[in-house]
Amino acid sequence: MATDQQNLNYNPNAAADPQAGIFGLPYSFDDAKVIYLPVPWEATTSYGGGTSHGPEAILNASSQMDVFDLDVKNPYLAGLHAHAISPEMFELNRRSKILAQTIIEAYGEIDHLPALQKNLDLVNAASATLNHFVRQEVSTIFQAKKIPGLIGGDHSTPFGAFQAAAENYPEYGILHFDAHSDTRKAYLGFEHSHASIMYNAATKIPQIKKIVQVGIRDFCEEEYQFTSSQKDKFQVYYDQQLSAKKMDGKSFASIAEEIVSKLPDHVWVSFDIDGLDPRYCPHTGTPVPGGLDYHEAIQIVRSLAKSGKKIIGFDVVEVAPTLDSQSNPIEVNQANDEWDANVGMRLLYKLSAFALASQKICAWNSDHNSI
Ligand SMILES: [Mn+2]
Repeated sequence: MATDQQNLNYNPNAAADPQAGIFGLPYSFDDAKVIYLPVPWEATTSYGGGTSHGPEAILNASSQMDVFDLDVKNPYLAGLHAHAISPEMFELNRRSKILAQTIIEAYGEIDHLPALQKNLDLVNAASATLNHFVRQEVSTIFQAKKIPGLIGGDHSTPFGAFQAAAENYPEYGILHFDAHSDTRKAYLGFEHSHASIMYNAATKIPQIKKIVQVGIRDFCEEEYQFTSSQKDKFQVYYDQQLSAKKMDGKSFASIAEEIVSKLPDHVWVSFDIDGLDPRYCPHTGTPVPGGLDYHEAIQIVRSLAKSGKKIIGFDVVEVAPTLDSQSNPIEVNQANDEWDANVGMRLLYKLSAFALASQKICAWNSDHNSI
């Protein structure tokens, strides 16, 4: 592994080389300790759209960031590398989204329309293909003793990564940032949609022992009952309750420590950008008022990394570049502003830094301890 920036002909104080990789860095798969898997997928997105372009937007925006970090000492020296976006998965997403739209538009009539049942079967088969792809890619990253970071895509995309994590860790937990519970069973008949990711994680992957949800503020009664009835598996920090604790004067640092205390020793961080206040992600598919401040979310992950628990991998999902509403819903306006992607790539970098520190691959920046 490269440990000396001189060897890489890389100057962290200079502007990024446009030909460089993610964050303007020069690392290959072999040189890097963190490997990002872009997953351009939003096949079953029912509202809004554009998250299949999230990986591209995040990769493009990432060269604008300075890699120096106040928390972790030179995390980029561990090597950060992003896989290329798979054209096959991008095309499968495009075709599947067209099929899924016919089902979303005809919701309620599905039992009477066998043609749509066939479309539903095709969409579910496409999701299975995507899950298999992600599982294989993330397994390879784990086998190479590296840390996977998935870049969505909608929130269905990490399921294969959770399966790959289960192959390597017989017991682990998920720290789940989101506005939504994501515990619906087969939303609109889609077995693997963004609305079902934590239902699927809880019911299909027994190695996942605990799911700690933070920022949740949009959920149906069935989801509330589902998570409430499984107190050994789900710990939910509803946004309203977090807000009440803050209004009562509880320090956010102590709230963060309490959240972290509920997690097992090995943790995957699943970060839906809409867990944040919508001012950080105005173009996400389903924005909801309220939500975490950027630094509150960072504090929770910082607290996790400092707790002695290990961040085994992470995802950042539901980042949507600006859409041109006049065009095809899966086409992005090339003249978009990149605000959502800017926030997403900075989150991705902080998650990478904290994962590296939690695994003792990088040291904490003791000269600049921020808390
Ligand atoms: Mn979600």
